[in-house]
Amino acid sequence: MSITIALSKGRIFEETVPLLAAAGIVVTEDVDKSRKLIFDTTNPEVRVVLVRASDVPVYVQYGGADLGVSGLDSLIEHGGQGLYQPLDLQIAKCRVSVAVRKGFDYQHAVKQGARLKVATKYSTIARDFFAEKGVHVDMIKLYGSMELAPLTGMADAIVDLVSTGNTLKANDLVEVEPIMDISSRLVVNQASLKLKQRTLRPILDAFAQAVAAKN
Ligand code: PRT
Ligand code: MG
Repeated sequence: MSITIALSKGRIFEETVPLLAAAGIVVTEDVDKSRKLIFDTTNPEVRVVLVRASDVPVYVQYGGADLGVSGLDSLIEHGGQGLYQPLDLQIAKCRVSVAVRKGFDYQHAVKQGARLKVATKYSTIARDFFAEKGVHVDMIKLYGSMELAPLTGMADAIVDLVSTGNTLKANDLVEVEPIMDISSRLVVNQASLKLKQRTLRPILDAFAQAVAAKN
């Protein structure tokens, strides 16, 4: 019974490699040196597909992959339909925060009940956060380089992922309010979990043990 694992290139792939190894799964090719999207592993029953980070939940939901690793940010924006989420892998950690241009008095604007123009790729997270606070926002949907929005005057604030804070600093932006902590989760197709128990269970167990041993 063959299993397909959806991962995204970059930090998620790199931080998932040790977990896969704990389950006896090693990708047999250097993914950074290849243009291929499907990779064999040392387990003949397991292959890895590389997709955009925000597409991982989609592939797993529709059965393009049986399991995947997805940031909580992507998972919330996707909605989580059709996905079983058994495990917080505690990898690719960061936070979602509100940031503004240096000199913009965010707290004052919020207190005054001002209408905020917020640019973000994370519209669900941002919408829920500001609704909860009772702040009126005009949302501007972007797909990347959010830092530019306040610098060009297009938005008052952005909602973006922050890790070291270096990206904000380099663009004269300041983090004014954290929204939530982010880590990556294992996501499993609900039908696969039932139909492919025999192959999936040992992989899920090995992941759980490796995460417990590391944390
Ligand atoms: O680009 P694409 O649309 O395919 O997706 P993506 O940009 O979300 O993919 P990727 O591989 O960059 O990130 C995958 C996942 O890693 C995210 O969904 C998060 O769950 C997690 N993660 C952890 C991060 C970061 N840390 C992170 N720092 N994702 C992105 N960043 C970016 C952030 O957007 C900002 O541009 O790094 C910059 C901030 O980093 P610092 O260290 O300068 O603060
Ligand atoms: Mg990226």
